[in-house]
Amino acid sequence: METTLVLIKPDAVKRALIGEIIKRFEAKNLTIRGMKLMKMSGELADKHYAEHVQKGFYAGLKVFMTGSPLVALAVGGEDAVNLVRKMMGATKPADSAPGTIRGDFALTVGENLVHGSDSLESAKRELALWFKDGELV
Ligand code: IDP
Ligand code: MG
Repeated sequence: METTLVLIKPDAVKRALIGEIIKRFEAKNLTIRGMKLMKMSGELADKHYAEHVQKGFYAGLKVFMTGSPLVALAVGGEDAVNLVRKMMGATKPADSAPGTIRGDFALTVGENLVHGSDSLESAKRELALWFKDGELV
């Protein structure tokens, strides 16, 4: 069984979409193995988004992601990494298909509601940043 990291981003928390997003993963029979509501620190943002820190959009992304609470989820199941990415939809909401979380609820790339690890390797790295040993059930 794979486990992947999902972040219900601050825009989704503000828009009261926590339940809607978790409902979709539960309906798919994925397992919630860990869950925490918290504010992301700047230090954690730099580690989590290490691949993006040099990019032009990163300063805005960091302000957005650290500005108000988000929900971190560890989501488990067969092929969970790819499955969650499919259920999220493409990064740019204009490209994300109807039926996906971004396709149904997001309008702009800057506020695209969810994060999901993009590979098994990323999932392992990111889960270790967000959850301590023993916190996952
Ligand atoms: P992903 O979240 O679908 O994996 P990434 O390319 O890893 O997409 O980008 C991480 C996050 O950075 C995106 O989800 C989005 O919030 C933000 N982002 C990516 N590209 C842009 C952009 O061109 N402008 C503004 N924000 C962006
Ligand atoms: Mg990514």
